[in-house]
Amino acid sequence: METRISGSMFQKARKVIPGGVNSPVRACRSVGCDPLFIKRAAGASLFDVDGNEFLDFVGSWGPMIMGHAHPAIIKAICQAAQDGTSFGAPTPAEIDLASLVVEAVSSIEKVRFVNSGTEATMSAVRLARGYTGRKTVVKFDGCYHGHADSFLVKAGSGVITLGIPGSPGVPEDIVRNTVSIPYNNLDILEKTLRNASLEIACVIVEPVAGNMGCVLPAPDFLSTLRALTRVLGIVLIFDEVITGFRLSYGGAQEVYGVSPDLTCLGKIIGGGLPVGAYGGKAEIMDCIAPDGPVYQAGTLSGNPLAMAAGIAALKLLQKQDFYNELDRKSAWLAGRLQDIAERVGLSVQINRAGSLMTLFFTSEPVTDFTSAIKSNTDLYGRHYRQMLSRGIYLAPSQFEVAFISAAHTIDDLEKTAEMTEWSFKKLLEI
Ligand code: HOZ
Repeated sequence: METRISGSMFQKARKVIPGGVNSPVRACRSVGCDPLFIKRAAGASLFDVDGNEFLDFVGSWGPMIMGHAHPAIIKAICQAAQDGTSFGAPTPAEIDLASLVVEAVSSIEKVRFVNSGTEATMSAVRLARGYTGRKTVVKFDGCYHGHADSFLVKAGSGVITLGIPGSPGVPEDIVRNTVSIPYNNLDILEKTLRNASLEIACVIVEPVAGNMGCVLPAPDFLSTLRALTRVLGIVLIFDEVITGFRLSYGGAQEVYGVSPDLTCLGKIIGGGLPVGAYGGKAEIMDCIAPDGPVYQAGTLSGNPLAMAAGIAALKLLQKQDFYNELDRKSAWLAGRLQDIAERVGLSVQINRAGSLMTLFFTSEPVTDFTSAIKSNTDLYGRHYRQMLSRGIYLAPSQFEVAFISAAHTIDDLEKTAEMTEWSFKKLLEI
């Protein structure tokens, strides 16, 4: 595969951008290659600057559930742009997108738009602290809630990928106010939440973890979390930046039947433009300025182009049977990969929730951070490079998910399965 132009762009980028990238996982260090520079994308395909075409399973890390450059979304963005790109004042589209979100997600009575998932989680935690008057945030090892200070303790995504234990620059006081406990461990959960001396304001959780690879909640994990937080007056925050509008139109909370106090959204609700949101019970949301004292603001919040893209995306997702169809396709691919692994004799774990999936190179079930990091990341790196050489673009880290979109056809998935079989056999040759 020719990657000369990407290679020279990466050298140029490294001179003016730290690491040559604007988000660390994209540097592809853990899979042992340099990043490709992308020129354009359409449907399930990505095209790089050297003219290579790839079947894309990153989907911009989640937003592209309809595939790239969907005509209805592009049209909505172009139409909105004709009328101006930012006003710093309320627009009708903000009410439309907010109403769609409130109708879709049953626990959300009011919603505030921001510009990214990180802004959403950071603002939701401030709100929880302001509402409860308490200080401590409880999170789970290997979950990732963006890069705000309180969340980098034992975090997933790029923090695990690069093996960084936390981050310099996060003050000790902040670390002291964040408690990180194992995902799916009910005993530790109960002991921690019942420890009154911690003064816990909120628990934040990915209801299906997507940043240590895909890790599903154990039966009773989310319902126990809900019951305990309710009794103890702790605000329960679901980070649905990945799962929102992905696992179903009502998110993971609809699938698992557990209703949080606050929900963070991002990715899909922006239709590929930068949007985040946090919402929940009116009683809590009304503590935000200007109605209440908890401050949060943003020049580009509710941006008209982003709102138009989000509205168009959500309308497409209302199509009858959309999520069942996506789930069927994803289950088909997971089943094929499982069969192939068994047939060739390679020990892997395939974790899947709807159209989110991770193939872990380990023989033990992956249920939390400790089991996720037992995966053989060297093998993942080789698999990644082999798949890339055959036109399949996977996440450049063992600890991320594959995103399947409506644009992937069964032929695309069959091709992916064939290439996976070839790659697995090659891995076993050495
Ligand atoms: N935090 C993202 C993955 N979970 C990576 C974002 C990016 O590199 O674009």
